[in-house]
Amino acid sequence: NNTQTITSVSGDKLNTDDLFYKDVVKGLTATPKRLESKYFYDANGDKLFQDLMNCDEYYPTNCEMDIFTTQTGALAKAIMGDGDAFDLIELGAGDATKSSHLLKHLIDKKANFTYLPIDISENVISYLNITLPVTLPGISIQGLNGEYFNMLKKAASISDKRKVVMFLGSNIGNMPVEIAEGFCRELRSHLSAGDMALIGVDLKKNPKTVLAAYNDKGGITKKFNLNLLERINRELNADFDIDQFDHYATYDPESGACKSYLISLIDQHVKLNGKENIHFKKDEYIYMEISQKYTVEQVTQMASATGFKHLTHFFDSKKWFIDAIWVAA
Ligand code: AVI
Repeated sequence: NNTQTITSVSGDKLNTDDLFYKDVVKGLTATPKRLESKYFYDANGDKLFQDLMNCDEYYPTNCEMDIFTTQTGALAKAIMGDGDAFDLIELGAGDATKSSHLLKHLIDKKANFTYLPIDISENVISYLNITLPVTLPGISIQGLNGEYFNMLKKAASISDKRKVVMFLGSNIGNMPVEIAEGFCRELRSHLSAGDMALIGVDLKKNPKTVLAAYNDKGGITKKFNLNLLERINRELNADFDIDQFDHYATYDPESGACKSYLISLIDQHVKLNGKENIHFKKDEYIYMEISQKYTVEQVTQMASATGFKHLTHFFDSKKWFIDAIWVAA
């Protein structure tokens, strides 16, 4: 057992058995180097993502907000079915800004439902458990803190009502296509026939529009990516010189893959945990994130390939984004 406990820069004990540490070492010692974008979201990363959602070029949030604010009634009708009681589960609920519009409409319509936000962040869940009953009086809410599929299992053990699972924001795009398919298949395995999924997907569009969203002029996406190196410095006792890395984004209109990289500007060594010594050649890259874009047809194919039947699509006014409703077949 090689587990070590040393003190990180922040003063917290660093356990080398920690999954974050292991994933970072694995990614930075691989060829080519990579980091997992799920680690972007520490407190600073959450704030930078908020800034990103407010910047001019980053369109996906506004598009999905357009759907949730202008087609709330139709969305609610589609998921309410015959009016039977149901559980409305949201994977990665965050601050539930978009879903709140739908929740409010469902409450106004006296729909018989419980909202079960699932999030890996304990802060998010306690925030929602406390604030939503105030902002949305009458809501029945049970927040679940943990990994998506573990919490879906828990949700099923708590209630056997019909389930509607929301996965918004094109979070599915942060997985390569094959992994996204595996994710949908696993989601299906936690559902019963007739249950539903409401999935937000960013669509292929003018490549310049996509690229600009991941390469904003104000440099927020760059900061968002560099923040992961800062997080590694803080939490894993590393010495990345942030100024010696630049951000690079690409979009391939054929495959729909938008990818982000950090590029080492010089030949340099980075120490991690006082022990791993990672060498970067000048111009070497770290692969940071994929934000996959789909065609409408690909989304429908994804439904049928993973055990769902496509029910309906909601488009924003520009047709840049869809919220797809699938029924478990
Ligand atoms: C959270 N996710 C859907 C965002 C996206 O568009 O891929 C994360 C993001 N990365 C850079 N900008 C935004």
